[in-house]
Amino acid sequence: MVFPELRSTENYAMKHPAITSDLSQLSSCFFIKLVQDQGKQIFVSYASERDNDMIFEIHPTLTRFYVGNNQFSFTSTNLYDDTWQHVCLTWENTQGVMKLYRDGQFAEQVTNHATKNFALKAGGFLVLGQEQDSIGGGFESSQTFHSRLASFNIWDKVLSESDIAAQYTNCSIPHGSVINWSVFKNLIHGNVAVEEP
Ligand SMILES: [Ca+2]
Repeated sequence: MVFPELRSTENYAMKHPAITSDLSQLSSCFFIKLVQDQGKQIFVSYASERDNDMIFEIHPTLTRFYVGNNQFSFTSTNLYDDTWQHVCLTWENTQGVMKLYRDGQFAEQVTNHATKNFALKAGGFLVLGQEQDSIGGGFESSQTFHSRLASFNIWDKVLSESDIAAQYTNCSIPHGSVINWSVFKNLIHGNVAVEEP
């Protein structure tokens, strides 16, 4: 899925309602190829109870995710690279730990105790390519995504290191149990384009 370089709040894919049961743990994996040196890019936002329930952000020198408006900053992981990369993250609410995997290998983990016992509420808006400042809207052109994303899925469990390594090595991506990539090609708006592999 190609998000154009001209930043516009018209370019996105949106699913609502996006998650069918509350999540106390999750995994998300995707392939991403970034246009270089374009500052902050937000490629996923989920809003159910609040606008920042879940956000995936790329920064020039770090990668940041939010769960329940609580941030996890991966300061040793810079995803700015103009090749396709396979990225997975896992999060669970018993310890409040998020782990990041890059190209099938564990990269870094961050703990945010504020996410202990937190559950991501079902029924919200999942938006690819825009950051929501209100539930289902409030997009800002400075917060858009303008690169390439593929095989974005979410599961309702923590995938193991071997599950993640197998996804990368076999290039075979199981369907997400919570969010399945195949639905998004029918949910695009604006100038977002779908390229078949
Ligand atoms: Ca927001």
